[in-house]
Amino acid sequence: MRSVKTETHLSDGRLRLYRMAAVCLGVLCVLQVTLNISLRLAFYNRGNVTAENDQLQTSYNTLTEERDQLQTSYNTLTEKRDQLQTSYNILTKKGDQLQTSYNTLTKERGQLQTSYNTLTKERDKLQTSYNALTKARDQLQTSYNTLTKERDKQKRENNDLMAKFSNLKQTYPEGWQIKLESSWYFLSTVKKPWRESRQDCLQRGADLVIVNSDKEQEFLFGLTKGAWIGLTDSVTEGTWKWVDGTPLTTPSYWYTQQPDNGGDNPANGEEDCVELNTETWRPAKAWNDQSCLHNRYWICEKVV
Ligand SMILES: [Ca+2]
Ligand SMILES: [Ca+2]
Ligand SMILES: [Ca+2]
Repeated sequence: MRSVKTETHLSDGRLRLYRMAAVCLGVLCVLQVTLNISLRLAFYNRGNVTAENDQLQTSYNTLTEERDQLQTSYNTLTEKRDQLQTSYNILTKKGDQLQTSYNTLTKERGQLQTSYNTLTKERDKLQTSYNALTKARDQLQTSYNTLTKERDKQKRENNDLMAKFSNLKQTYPEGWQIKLESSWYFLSTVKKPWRESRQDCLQRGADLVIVNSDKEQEFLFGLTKGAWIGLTDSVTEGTWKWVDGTPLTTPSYWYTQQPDNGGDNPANGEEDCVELNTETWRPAKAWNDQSCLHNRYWICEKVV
């Protein structure tokens, strides 16, 4: 009996031990499972973190590289900016110099414009003067040509008269060798004062010549002798009368500024008698009032 009881008692203890072992084993299993799960989770998380870290590292590296590239670009751009700034400063300086030159040139251009305007005005004045002088010269040339023609004509007429005179010399009586239209003329070969000259003409049945026309004046002038003519203001100063008593009317042939009655020069004395002065070359201006006491050739005229 007792052995049975002891054997029973040992069986309960073993059972209890078995149970505890089973329980422990179960707990251990649970723990093992839990541990495995935890570890797996841990490893899993750790793997994820590592991958993220790798990605981050890669991104970091990429960003670092890009940053370096940007830094390089930034440095390059900064350098170029500085170069551009330098160029800009140089260009600005040159621009200022050009502006100064432009201002100077503008000022000089204004001065040149003023000078040009002044010279243009002076040129126009000179042109006007030149035109006036040219016109005056042309007028003088025309006058000269006209006078030359008159002189040549007069020379021809004188030559014709001298030719006639030469032909007539042998035709008419001694002393009265020249004839024009209805008058004969006597030319003295000596010089005497006016009154003695007239006396000679009176003794020849004639008188000092009276000039009645341009033709007669030109004829007498062509005789080429300065001589007394029959004109005087000895009766009334300034009132000219011919020797036949007729007053002097046109035509008259006074030389320039004559008669002047001596020109207020006492050395000349009164000038009351008229000489035909052939020193002038124009018959229209051949008379001069002269002192009657001077000796001159004379011309007598006899109207037939
Ligand atoms: Ca006459
Ligand atoms: Ca007089
Ligand atoms: Ca005079």
